[in-house]
Amino acid sequence: MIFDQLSPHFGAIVHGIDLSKVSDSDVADIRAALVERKVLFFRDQTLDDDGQVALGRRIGELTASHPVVGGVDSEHPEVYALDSTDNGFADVWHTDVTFMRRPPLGSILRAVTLPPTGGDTNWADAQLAYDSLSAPVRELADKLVAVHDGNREFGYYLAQRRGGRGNEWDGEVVTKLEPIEHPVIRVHPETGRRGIFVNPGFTSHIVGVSEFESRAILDLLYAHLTKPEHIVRHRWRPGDVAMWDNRSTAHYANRDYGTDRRVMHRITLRGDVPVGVPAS
Ligand SMILES: O=C(O)CCC(=O)C(=O)O
Ligand SMILES: [Fe+2]
Repeated sequence: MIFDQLSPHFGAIVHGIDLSKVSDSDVADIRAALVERKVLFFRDQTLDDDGQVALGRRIGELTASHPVVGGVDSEHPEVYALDSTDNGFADVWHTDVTFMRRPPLGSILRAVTLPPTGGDTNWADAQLAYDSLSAPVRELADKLVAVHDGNREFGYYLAQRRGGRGNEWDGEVVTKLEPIEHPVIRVHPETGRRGIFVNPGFTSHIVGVSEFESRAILDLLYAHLTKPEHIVRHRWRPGDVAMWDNRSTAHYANRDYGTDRRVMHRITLRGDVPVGVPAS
C-alpha cells in the first residue's frame, strides 16, 4: 500500500485504493495500516451510505449507528449522522462510545457536506502519548481504572427515544446507560502496545482516589494526550474518508464554521472489551 506519513509515527494519507471496490489484499493492507498508523485518510472517494456500509462489512463487523442514537434513515441503521444543523458536534476530545462495555474497534467517517472552510478534525495518538510520559507516571497510570458514563452526553437523548429504548448493542437493547469501568491504560489487543484510554467526553472519574486526585490525574493525562506532537489535523475535502483505530486514538472536530452546514456520516466496527496492564 502506498501512503504519505503525516508525522513520524501517526497518521497516513493512503493512495491508490478505491474504497468502493476493495480487494482482499486492500482489506489486509488497510487493517494492518490502521493498527500501525492509527488514522488513515482516503481522498477522492465516491462512497454513498450503501458503499460506506459495504466497506465497513469488508473491514470488520458493524455495530448499530450508536447505542442510543438511531441510524441516518431506516435503510441504514448502521450509519450515524453528525449534522451541525441538528446539533451534531464533536468539539470535545473523545474516543468513540467508551461508555459501553465493548467500545468500537474503529470508525469510518465520510464527509457529506462541508463548510467552505473550518470543521477540521484532530486525532491524538494515545500510544505515543503513553510512551512519552515519564516512567513513574506511566507506572501510576498502569494501575488505575476509570469510570465512563454516557449519560452526560446521551442520557437526555435516550430519554427521548421510543420510550427510553436505544439500539441493540452487544446483543441487547439499550434501555439505560450504566456507568462502566475501563482500565486507564489500554493494552492494544493486536500489538500489545499501551495507550491512554481515558477521554474528557465520557470518562467521569478514576476509581479509588479522591475527587481532587481524580480531576488532577485526568487533567494531566488529557493535557499530555493532546500535546501538538501527538496530533494530526485533517482539513476535509469533498470525497474524503477517514478511518481510525478507536483503541489507540482520541479525536476532536473543530466547531469554528459558524452557521454553515457540516454533515458527516460514520459507521463503527465492533470491538472488544478493553484490557489493561496486568498487575506485576
Ligand atoms: O465530525 C467529525 O469530524 C468527527 C465526529 C466524531 O466524533 C465521530 O465521527 O466519531
Ligand atoms: Fe467521535
